[in-house]
Amino acid sequence: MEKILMLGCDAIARGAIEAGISYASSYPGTPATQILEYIAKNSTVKAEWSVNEKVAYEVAYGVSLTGRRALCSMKHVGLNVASDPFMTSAYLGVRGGLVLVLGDDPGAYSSQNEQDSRFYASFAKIPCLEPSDAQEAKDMTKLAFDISEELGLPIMVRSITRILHCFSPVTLESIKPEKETKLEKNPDYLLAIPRNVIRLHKELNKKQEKIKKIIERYNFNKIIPGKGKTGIIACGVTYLYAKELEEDLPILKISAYPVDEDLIKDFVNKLDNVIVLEEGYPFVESLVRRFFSSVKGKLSGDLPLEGELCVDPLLKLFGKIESITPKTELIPRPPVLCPGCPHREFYKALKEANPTFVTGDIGCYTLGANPPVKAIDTCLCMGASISKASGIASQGIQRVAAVIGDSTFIHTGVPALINAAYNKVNILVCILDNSSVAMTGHQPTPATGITAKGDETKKLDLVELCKACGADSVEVVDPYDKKSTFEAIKKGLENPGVNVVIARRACILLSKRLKS
Ligand SMILES: Cc1ncc(C[n+]2csc(CCOP(=O)(O)OP(=O)(O)O)c2C)c(N)n1
Repeated sequence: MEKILMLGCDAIARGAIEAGISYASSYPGTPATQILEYIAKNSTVKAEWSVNEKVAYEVAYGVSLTGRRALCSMKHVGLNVASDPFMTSAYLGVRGGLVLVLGDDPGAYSSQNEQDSRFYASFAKIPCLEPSDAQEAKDMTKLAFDISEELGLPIMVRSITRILHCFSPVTLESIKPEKETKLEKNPDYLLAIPRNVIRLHKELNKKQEKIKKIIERYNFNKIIPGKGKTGIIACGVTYLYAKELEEDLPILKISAYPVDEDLIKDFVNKLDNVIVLEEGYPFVESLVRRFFSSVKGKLSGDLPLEGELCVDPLLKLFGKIESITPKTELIPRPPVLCPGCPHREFYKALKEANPTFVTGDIGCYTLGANPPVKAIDTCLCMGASISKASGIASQGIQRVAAVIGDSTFIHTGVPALINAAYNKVNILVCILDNSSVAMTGHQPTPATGITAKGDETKKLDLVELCKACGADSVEVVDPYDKKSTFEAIKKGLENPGVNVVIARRACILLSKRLKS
């Protein structure tokens, strides 16, 4: 059994490989991108980039129907996109183990919000495991497949940037064989239609007692005795913070949800005060407060409700420092578009064409909102640029432009383009096609004709796709050719209907890499 240093993402991937998965899917998103990349590069498992998180989850669910094990990974906001199949899959249940890994991003280092995935697990009434280091990340992911099959439920593994992007020692184990396929028809359990729903919901509710017993059996949540009348409830990575801060205090280590209320009562009954440490929203703290009042945490104002748990507020809470030293004001250095980035060239032409309002989307091109470019007026979530522009244009506002990347367009922009054409709005849609998902590390897209494993595949034709969606005009330009780009944008803003300009040039980093 080899012991090596592993990134949290890689450890999760390795846990799934050791569990004998037959399939892994994902849509790129920091901090969870590396999970699929590891599986694609380091195993023979079928590993696929999906067009979006909803599709990723549904394909993984399909694999589970065959009796085989599947892993689906995504960043936290990805579950907003996949929430429809996710919620109902808990009613239908799974056959082969299905594990959904969420990469939460407290501090929003590379995200549009700080939402806490534990609420989704609780909402769907499924168990959620939360590791505190890379070893636990591997072990819990592996175990999650057994639990998934025992309960017949998808299992969530929630992790965060600090674990997924940090190295810690992991002991490797052998890889289990794949399961045989066994696809069965069972309409009572495979059809989420009204006549089945109440019964399926009842069965899901009945499983809650079993979930509790399994969490107890594996001792995921345990009391570590200590000295004194103040105790710490530490969730996930914060267990390490607690050990480092105060080795002697009693700790209730939380690694699985739902947390048994009796266990919390047992722990707090012998104490005068409790400190709750958790990354994300005050999920456990709210629970503790139901039956114990002397709680310090985020809701008491002792720790910030927003952002990651940082050193100073923790040291102050534990009485190690008297006050928090104000941070030295550093000169803000927002990320900028790379020199030579085709997006940068496109924005020069767009600004010159002087649109009334530019709705943005999420990708490298969002950096065009920052100075000195300042070309984007709004950014909400993936795929929203075309719909937002449609809404604005529907109120009679002219010369509105939407800017969206190639991957984002394929992710959720396509339905919005169909909607715009169907509802006959007048907008310009600019698809910035740099032949990759640049922001998350140059993953391929269906438009590149390359798979996650690096094999050639069918290549999606964006021009034909836009025409099929109902676009009134589609023009392809090279953003390095400023004159023709400007002309196409100008025409697109002036002509009625839905006009698409595809600004096509490979990401500068990608073309450099190909040359070297
Ligand atoms: C729902 C959701 N999934 C994933 C992400 C992570 N993410 C941010 S931008 C982006 C795609 C960027 O690719 P593209 O649209 O091609 O633009 P580029 O970065 O190449 O300019 C992804 C996957 C996210 N922010 N939200």
